[in-house]
Amino acid sequence: MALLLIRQDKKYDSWLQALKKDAHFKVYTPETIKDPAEIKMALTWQAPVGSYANYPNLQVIGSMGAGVDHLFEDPSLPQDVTLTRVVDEKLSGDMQEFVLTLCLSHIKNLNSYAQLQEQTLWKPLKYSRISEVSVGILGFGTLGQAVGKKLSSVGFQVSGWSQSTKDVLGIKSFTGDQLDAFLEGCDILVCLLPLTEDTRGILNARLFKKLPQGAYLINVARGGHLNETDLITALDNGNISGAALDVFQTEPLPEDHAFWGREEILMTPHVASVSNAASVAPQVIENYRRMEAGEELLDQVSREKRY
Ligand code: OXD
Repeated sequence: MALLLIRQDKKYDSWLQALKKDAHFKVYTPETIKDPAEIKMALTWQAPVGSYANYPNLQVIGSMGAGVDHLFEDPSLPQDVTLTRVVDEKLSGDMQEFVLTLCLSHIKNLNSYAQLQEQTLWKPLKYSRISEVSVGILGFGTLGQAVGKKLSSVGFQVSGWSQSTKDVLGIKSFTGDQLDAFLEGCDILVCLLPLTEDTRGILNARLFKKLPQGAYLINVARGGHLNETDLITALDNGNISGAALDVFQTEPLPEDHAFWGREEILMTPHVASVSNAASVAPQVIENYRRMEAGEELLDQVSREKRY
């Protein structure tokens, strides 16, 4: 019995290396598999639609990353398999560092200075101190809480919003219908929500208006959360002063996209926190063992909640 790796980008090397080192099962890719009946588990990232159709003994599909929206984009995702995702210290640590860097860069105007340097302009700008700045984490799950704790530990005033209350020392937790109250207190809003039908397009004109005038937006979740046209309007009318975007509706971002021309937007190519095969492999191997032993799997995904 075996595990199948499936990635649209076919970047298999690090995963093959990491899994083959310690796994007691065989590991294939769609290019190397000979007998589809051998496959019991698939580990995937943005698999082409219909990828799971030909594996009669498939029991588990695991996302290679924290996000699982890519799984549900496939209408032929088998109904009777268990779904898992990655919860990993390196993934959380990388996200903590990335968001912290963006918050500091924003309050000390580093993006603006990079633009001014291009224009050979010497122009001191007003900066803020960490202790004066409140950061709201929209999506206060595993990654959101890790980021919140890091920001709080360096002195930012942090709050979090999620469906259920989270008890994190020093961080105010808002839930469900308290979204407006949460937004009112955010100088910086960090989106770390899962992408579901309820959260698609949530970063829109209505939400921006609830933020303090001139708030800063950081989206490190999914491009589908952001109404890109509404962001341009909010930047034009000063509702939002700037944004750091790591994710986009279409990736890579098309060359003619309006965002390229906006100085107030700092863009990175979906690199905030990238799954590390060597770090993730032990939990995949453990889940394979649990599957074979009929035990409960780690980091299961709810089909109902879609995260
Ligand atoms: C993830 C990602 O979900 O890299 O892990 O976006």
